[in-house]
Amino acid sequence: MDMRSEETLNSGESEPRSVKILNYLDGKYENDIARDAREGLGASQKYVPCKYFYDARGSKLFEDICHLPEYYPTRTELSILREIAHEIMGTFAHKDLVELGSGASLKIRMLLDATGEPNRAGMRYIPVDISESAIIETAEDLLERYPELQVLGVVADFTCQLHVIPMVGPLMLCFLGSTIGNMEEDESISFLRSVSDNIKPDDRLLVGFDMVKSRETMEAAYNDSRGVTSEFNKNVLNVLNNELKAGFDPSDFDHLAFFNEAESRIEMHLRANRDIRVKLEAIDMELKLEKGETIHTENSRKFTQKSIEDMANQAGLSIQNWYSDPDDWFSLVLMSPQYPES
Ligand code: AVJ
Repeated sequence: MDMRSEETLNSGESEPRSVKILNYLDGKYENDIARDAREGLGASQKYVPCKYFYDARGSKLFEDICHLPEYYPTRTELSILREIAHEIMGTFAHKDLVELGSGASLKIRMLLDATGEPNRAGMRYIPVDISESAIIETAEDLLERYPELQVLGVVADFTCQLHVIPMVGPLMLCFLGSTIGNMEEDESISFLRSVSDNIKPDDRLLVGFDMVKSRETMEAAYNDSRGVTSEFNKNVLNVLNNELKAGFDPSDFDHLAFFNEAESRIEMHLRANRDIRVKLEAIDMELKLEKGETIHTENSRKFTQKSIEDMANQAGLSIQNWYSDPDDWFSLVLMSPQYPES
C-alpha cells in the first residue's frame, strides 16, 4: 500500500462535493510501460498492450467510437441493459457496485436508475480504471445525477490489482463492453478465476461479451468511415511519444483491422507505410520497422455461447442468467462463484 495516494476532486466552487479517489497506479504505470514497450517492440511480431490506448485523448476517442454507426457493441449492450436492469438490480441489496474498466457512465446509469433512490442511498459506486481522467468524468456526472450515491474512484490495473480494491459486499461486479475480449483466453480464465476466488456466494459478476457474427459487420465496426478508430489506434504512438520520449510520426503508419477467424478475434495493427527508424529515449531503444511491417496493438475476441460456458467452467463460475439481444450480437452473462456440491 505504499504506492497509494489519496486526493479529492471538487466539482463546483460554491458547493464543493467531493469524490474520493484512490490511486494505486502511481509509479506502476511508468514502470509497466517501459517494460512492456521494451518487450513488445523487441519481439519478432512487434506489439504494444492495448491498455496504453487509454490516456485522456484515447479515452475521448473511444467514447467517440461508441457513438459511431458501425460500432454496434455499445448500443447493443445498452439495449440489453435497458431491458434487464430492473431484474438484475431488484433481486438483492448490494453494497458496492464495482465497474471494472469504467466506461461511459451511460451503462452504469441504466443500473442505477433501476435501483431507485432509496436503495441507491445505501450503495457505493466504485469505478476502477487506469485512466484517472475517465474515472473523474464518470464520477462527476454520477454525483450530479445521484446526490445520495457514494462514489469511490479507484485508479488501478484491475487485471492484477483486484485484491487492493477495498470492496464491501454484497457486490455487483460489472465487467462490461466486452473488455474481456482484450485478454488472451488463458488470461481471461485466470482473471475470472481470481474474481471467483475473491467473491462470496451472494456476490454477482455481470460480464459483457461481443459474439461472433458476420465478418462484414465485425470488420466494419473496426474500420469506420470517419476514421475515428484509425485515430484511436494511432494514438498509442502519441502515448509512447509522451511517456517514453519516443519519436513516432503517426502519419508513417496505416490503420489495419481484420477478423482472424482461427483465433476468433478482431486484430488491430499499425502498419509502417515506409521504412522507419525511431528512438525511444526514455528506454534507450532504437526501433527499426520495414515498410509493411506491423505493430500489433489490440485483440478483440468474439465469443460463442460454448466458448463462454467453457471459460466460466474453467474459472469456477456458474452462470446464473444469460441475456442477449434478438440477433444474438452481444451477451450479458450473470455469474456467481461455483460451490462444490457436498
Ligand atoms: C473497449 C476493448 C471493448 O475491443 O471493441 C474499439 C476497444 N478497439 N475499437 C473493442 C476498441 C477498437 C473495444 N473494447
